[in-house]
Amino acid sequence: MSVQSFQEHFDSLIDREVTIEPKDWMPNDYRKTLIRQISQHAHSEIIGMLPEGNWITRAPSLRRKSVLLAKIQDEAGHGLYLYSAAETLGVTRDSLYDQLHSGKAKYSSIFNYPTITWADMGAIGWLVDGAAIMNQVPLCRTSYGPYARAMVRVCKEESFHQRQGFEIMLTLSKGTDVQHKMAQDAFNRWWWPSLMMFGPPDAESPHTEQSVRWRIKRMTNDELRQKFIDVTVEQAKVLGLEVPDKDLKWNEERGHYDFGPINWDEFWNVVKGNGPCNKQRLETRKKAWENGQWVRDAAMAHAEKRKARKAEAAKAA
Ligand code: FAQ
Repeated sequence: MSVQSFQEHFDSLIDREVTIEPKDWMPNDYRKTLIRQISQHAHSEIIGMLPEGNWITRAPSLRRKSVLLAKIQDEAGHGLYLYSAAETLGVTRDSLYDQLHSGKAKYSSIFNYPTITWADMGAIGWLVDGAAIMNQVPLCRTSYGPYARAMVRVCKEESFHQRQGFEIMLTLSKGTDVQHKMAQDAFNRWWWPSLMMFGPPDAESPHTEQSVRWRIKRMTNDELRQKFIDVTVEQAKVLGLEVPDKDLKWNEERGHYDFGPINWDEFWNVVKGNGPCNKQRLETRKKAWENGQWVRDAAMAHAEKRKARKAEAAKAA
């Protein structure tokens, strides 16, 4: 087959909504875009463990502690599915880790904000996992098979995460005055950064148009952000919390909420590494990686020993 007919075959698979699999021919830029997005997503999952990890030892009850621990472990698992999906595109996991640890790779801006009260655990589950689900449900139909299949499982777990966050917020909001204030304060601090998670406006998003054409992205940044706002504003009413946006207003004509301006300078500043916790997150991650070296060495030595023993037994038989 000529390159042109490979390209035609690829285009027809995309048009017919047939998933592209690792051994299929794909254009170089399609492969590059997937490696970029999937690896950034994987990095986000594991860096995303850190803000919540900050509260494991201080959770207010044994139940809250075990739920939080399980949730954070789930995020590690999501990272692993995603790194595996990226590896099917021909990159090594070590090279992806190198990019993260050297500060070259991006991960979601949201994880560079501090978690200063217990209510932040509720706000992260409710808003951050809520935004993640909104973005990831359409990705269950993304055109690359291994990514789509990873997303199915991730979304099931994320919906449990979202509910546990909502439940924390509900308990605090309906609790004492101080608890209610804590919930509102966390909402005030996490609302705008959560809206930024969806990425820059479509008009300033260099990748959206092509990614939508390739059906990697099934919806644009602005479409997903609007959907998230419409759903979450209603949830805030149930919680008895006030959305921290004085411009928020239902627009009958559009059938959506209008909302105030997002501070895109703040977003780009965080993406460039100057958010409140960028340095701390990367340092913590690198330290965990270095401290885990002996575990990786021991696992490799054990695997070598087993292999040698098996080879010896085969020789003796
Ligand atoms: N933060 O042209 P676009 C989670 C970058 S998982 C940092 O719009 P694209 C689970 C973008 O990479 C959260 N950088 O790009 C959890 C690009 O830079 P590049 C992560 C951002 O790819 C919960 C440039 O700006 N989810 O939360 C951000 O078409 C709780 C131009 O942007 C995913 O990764 C940002 N927010 O659209 C874990 C989902 N937004 O590469 C623990 C999969 C944009 O040219 C606790 N990813 N940038 O240097 C996607 O859907 C897309 O990649 C977007 C960005 C929508 C994030």
